[in-house]
Amino acid sequence: MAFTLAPLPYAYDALEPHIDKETMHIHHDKHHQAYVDNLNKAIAGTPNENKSLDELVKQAGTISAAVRNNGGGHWNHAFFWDSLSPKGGGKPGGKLADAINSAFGSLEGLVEKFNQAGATRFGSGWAWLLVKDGKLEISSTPNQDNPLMDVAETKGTPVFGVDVWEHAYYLKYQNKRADYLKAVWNVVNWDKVSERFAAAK
Ligand code: MN3
Repeated sequence: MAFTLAPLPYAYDALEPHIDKETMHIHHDKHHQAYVDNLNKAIAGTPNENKSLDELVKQAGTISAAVRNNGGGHWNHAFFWDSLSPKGGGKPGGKLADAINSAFGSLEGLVEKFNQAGATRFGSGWAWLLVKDGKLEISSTPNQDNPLMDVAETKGTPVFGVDVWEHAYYLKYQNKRADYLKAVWNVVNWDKVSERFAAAK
């Protein structure tokens, strides 16, 4: 069965001024659509046609580069849109807040370490907050890889991720990736991150 692109869960301009409308349009309608289309082309007529996206991603090391890159691209972007919200930002609560404090000392400690991971990822990739052995960790991956992949350096269940490809921020932030990373925390969907954290534990 072919994969399809879901609409954004909010309006294109809903994350302004932190992420601009034009970037959201191009990022979702062009980039994400292209990953979906190219994934469908790469699996057509192969046994991978009958696998779920999670199954494909977890087998990244044994599938073709086209399926790994475009399958990862589809998984990561769908996850990213849900990770953000126009009603986001602020501070997390409950068990997630406790886990953040125990892993990073404070929310500020998490943000600093996460932004460092995103800023130092050379070229294109992603920064991740993930659950590994019941605890929160931070990692980054190249290209469209993610922590679910068998090839990931740090494997675990992602609960939050930020796209640090230039197409995610260049129109508004140009070369200032660090400014984009700072701004993203104003629209992080903590409710969704908490829900994922509870499911991953
Ligand atoms: Mn992207």
